[in-house]
Amino acid sequence: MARLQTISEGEIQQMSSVLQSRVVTEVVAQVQSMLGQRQSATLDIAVTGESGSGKSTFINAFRGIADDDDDPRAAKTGVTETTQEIIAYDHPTAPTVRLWDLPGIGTPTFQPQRYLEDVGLTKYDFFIIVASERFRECHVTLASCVAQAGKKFYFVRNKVDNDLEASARRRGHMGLSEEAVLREIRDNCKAGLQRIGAGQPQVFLLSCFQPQRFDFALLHETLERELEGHKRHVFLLALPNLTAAVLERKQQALAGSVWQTAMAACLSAAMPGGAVHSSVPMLMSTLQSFQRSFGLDTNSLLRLANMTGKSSQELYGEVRSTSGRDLSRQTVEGMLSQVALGQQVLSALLESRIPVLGNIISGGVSFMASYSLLKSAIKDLREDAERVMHRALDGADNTREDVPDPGYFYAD
Ligand SMILES: Nc1nc2c(ncn2[C@@H]2O[C@H](COP(=O)(O)OP(=O)(O)OP(=O)(O)O)[C@@H](O)[C@H]2O)c(=O)[nH]1
Ligand SMILES: [Mg+2]
Repeated sequence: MARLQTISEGEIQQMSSVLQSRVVTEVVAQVQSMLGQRQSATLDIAVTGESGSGKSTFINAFRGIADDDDDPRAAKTGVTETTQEIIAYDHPTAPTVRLWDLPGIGTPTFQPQRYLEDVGLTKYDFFIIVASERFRECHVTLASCVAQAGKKFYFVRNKVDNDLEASARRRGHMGLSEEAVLREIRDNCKAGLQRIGAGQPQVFLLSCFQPQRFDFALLHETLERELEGHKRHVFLLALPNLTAAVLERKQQALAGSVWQTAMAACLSAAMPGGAVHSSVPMLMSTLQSFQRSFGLDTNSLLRLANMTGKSSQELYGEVRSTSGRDLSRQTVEGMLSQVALGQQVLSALLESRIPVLGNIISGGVSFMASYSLLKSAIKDLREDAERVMHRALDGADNTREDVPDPGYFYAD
């Protein structure tokens, strides 16, 4: 008959370290996979329309890149036909978001079905059809084929700055107001698209030369609202910072995955062989990705300066937070120990609710310290981004009296 045996202290310690490293490894894998799914979601946006309508200019404006021959990442634009093959442009700060510059439509032999097959219809999440000047039959036939294939399309009527200028020249002080000119263009496009019978057509009036005016922000807002899950997340983070409302939503989106990053960071310190400060590189790379999402990294600031004609020094002057200005290993360690001091009570509270958290990270950087560091960095970076946005758009042509205020500029 088997007799009850005692288990030695050494055995208990051995078992506990095996179990602990198992749990830690599994939790780390699970949390990292949750984070990875979010970050690696792809979004493929097809940009099509007549040659010369401004497809490539739209792509540059969306990516916050000036139409600059010197910038190798800019889509080539010009008065002669420039885009004859399909080119994918990565977003500069969100490389899983790609804008596809498709060849022009509307040649006399244009066959929408064939065109969509050739460009690989199924690989895109949605279509943006860019038109300028007249609404034409090729827009209807293309939009109709896209809708029939079960894909969404958004109709962009570009170059409205030209229409307003031409109309002003025609009318002098008489005739249609700018508001009426814009309404007429919108109604004309909507009436054309209504013939497809695919519900209420969505028409956006833009000038790619003035993304802060007209319907650019509304287009972004609509696309974001109609996307789902992780695609919505990557799209939001790729948006140019044109309104305070966008910054607010970016802040919320980033804050939503802070607990996962904080947990992954402090668990990596608790992994076998992990040192207390091995969470620092992960926190740093997360803070760098926050900077990019808010357009505060050096390259984004340079691009914004280039787009707006401001100096990058002037824009950088508006970045005041430690996470925005001075991100180094030492500062992250400093910030961590600062928040750690104030977080001991909260940590104890949290660990009493989730005991395993206390067990597996004892000795590592506190979860609450990492969590608080990231949360307050997001808030600080959003404030920096808001100041940069105001400075960048300061003096931009958005206040002309006779242009209807789109209402979402500086929304709150
Ligand atoms: N006024 C005005 N001009 C614009 C606007 N957007 C683009 N353009 C100009 O229109 C011309 C054609 O723009 P692109 O972006 O090259 O047009 P595209 O549709 O890519 O043309 P292809 O590549 O030839 O199919 C360029 O000279 C642009 O500078 C706009 O919003 N307003
Ligand atoms: Mg082009």
